[in-house]
Amino acid sequence: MATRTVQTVRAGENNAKQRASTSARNSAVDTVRNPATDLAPATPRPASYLAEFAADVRASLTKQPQRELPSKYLYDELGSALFEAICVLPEYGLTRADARLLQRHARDIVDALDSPVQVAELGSGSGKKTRWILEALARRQRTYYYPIEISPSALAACEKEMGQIELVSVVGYEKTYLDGLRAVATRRDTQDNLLVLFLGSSIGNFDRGAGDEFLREVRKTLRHGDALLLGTDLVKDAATQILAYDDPTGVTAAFDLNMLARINRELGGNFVLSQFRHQARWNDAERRIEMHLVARSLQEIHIPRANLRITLEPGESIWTESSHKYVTSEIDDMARRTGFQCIDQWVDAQWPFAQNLFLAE
Ligand code: AVI
Repeated sequence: MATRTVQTVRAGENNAKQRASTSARNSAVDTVRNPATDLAPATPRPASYLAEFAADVRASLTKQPQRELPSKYLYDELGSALFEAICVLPEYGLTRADARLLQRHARDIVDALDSPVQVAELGSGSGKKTRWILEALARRQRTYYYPIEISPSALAACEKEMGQIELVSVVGYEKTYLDGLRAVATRRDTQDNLLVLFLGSSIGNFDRGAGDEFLREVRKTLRHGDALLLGTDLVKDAATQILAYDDPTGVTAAFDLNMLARINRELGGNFVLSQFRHQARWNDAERRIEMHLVARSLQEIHIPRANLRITLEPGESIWTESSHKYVTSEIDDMARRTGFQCIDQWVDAQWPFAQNLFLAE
């Protein structure tokens, strides 16, 4: 009978402190509360996290000529739930294309690698799509799966789900991508090859230069013979792309606006959400969708815990996310520039999206 293992490696002691300190943190903040906006986050945040959030918000909102907010802050509990909803929107074909390719080509992907193979996934989310790869591998060997995820709820769901697969042992890492990957790389045996999954075109949320830098860092943690499966959303017509990021149901708008609500909740900000409009723009020169929040009227913004006051003019926008799109011909070059070789590529027939198998040179 096959055994199953599920464990979690947390980011360290901080998490225990993080949970224990909620009430202390809440009582240490402002005495005037607005119940509509000053809700505690479902997952308590440690003080170091809040200081970093405040510093990031301050630096990015004061950027000129274009104010920004870092897209990583879109993903609190509510933001992650809204992103899950985005993934099933009829207009957002990306996730289904990603999953279709994995389902169809899991065998080809694992057959390209020598056993034994362990699997690490950067930003696993609930890990649903990864099942195909794990099942294909488990047909030939006991498989270790290391989901790396900063959202504890997504990690728990992933561990529960993937821990059900026979001959698959799951060890979750509640860490950032590179910290998690370094931890996985140091724990594996010398004969094990590593397959790193970076799915869903998350690479597209990096600027192109930063994306290359990130892939180089990934490569540094790997050995010759290891592999990276990289999902990339491909350029398609502008109307389709804009609709995918500005759906008529308003789910993506809610996902975007939640960033302002989060600043209100966690940093005491006074953003009035109804005074902002979500906008998706296609930037043809950079081949990317940009999400913006546009002020409908003059806004005097005060964010006490970031020690920040700014004025937004009517029509002025805050740039919240970039989602770069690719053409298949540029992927080989991307692999070479970052220390890999692209040995295979599969493209979805319904929604232009590619899975690219990179081998560490
Ligand atoms: C996570 N990432 C790949 C998504 C994307 O398509 O860029 C995030 C997203 N933003 C709006 N919709 C989806």
